[in-house]
Amino acid sequence: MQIILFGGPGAGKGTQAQKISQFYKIPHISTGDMLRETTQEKSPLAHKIKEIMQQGELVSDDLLKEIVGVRLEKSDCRDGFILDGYPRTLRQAHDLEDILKKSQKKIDMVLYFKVHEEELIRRLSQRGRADDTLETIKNRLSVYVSTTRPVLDFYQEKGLLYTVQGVGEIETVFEKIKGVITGICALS
Ligand code: B4P
Repeated sequence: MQIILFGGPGAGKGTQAQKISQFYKIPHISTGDMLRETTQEKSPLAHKIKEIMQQGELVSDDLLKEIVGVRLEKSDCRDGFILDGYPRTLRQAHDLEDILKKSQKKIDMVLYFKVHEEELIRRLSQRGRADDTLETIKNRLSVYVSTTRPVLDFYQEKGLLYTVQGVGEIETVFEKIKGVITGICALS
């Protein structure tokens, strides 16, 4: 089962990905986590990535293609994976198609967590990560609207998009996700 989790910053992708990963025993692949890990290194590239993330901008498509391509080749992805935070641009959506074609895999579903902007701001302001300052949150939201949200149409046209109401208790959202996954698996 190959799943993409999609939604605005703070929509709960990382939170739900962990739960899906535990329940369905497939790896959680978070590009945000992988990039944050890279920023711990002492190199000009690591410094550049850190700067981009702290501004709430997106890291380059080429670098993401490289990172995701290498990760999806690992043996733990053989029976499926959860992509959390990728793709975030139309170019990344096309890059992912290339990556998957090489390994003869396909995406089964894109789960879109619908959460309104006030709630996203509320959650991120409470989380307190380095890129959760009000100024950065506002920029991340504007990048999401201008650059990431168009990716929804790409998957809608492919018939892969499923919307999950992302507001409510974490467990309640997870129950809804399980319902969607069960429904899709029953169809295939
Ligand atoms: P990410 O690490 O992907 O983070 P995110 O979008 O902010 O958060 P997510 O949706 O996972 O929310 P979470 O579950 O944590 O991205 C960070 C940065 O990395 C990007 O801005 C970008 O610079 C870079 N990046 C990543 N991928 C990239 C790509 N593909 N291309 C280029 N750049 C990339 O939840 C947030 C908070 O809400 C938590 O505190 C959680 O406890 C809470 N919460 C979750 N569900 C809740 C619920 N139902 N009710 C109440 N609170 C809830």
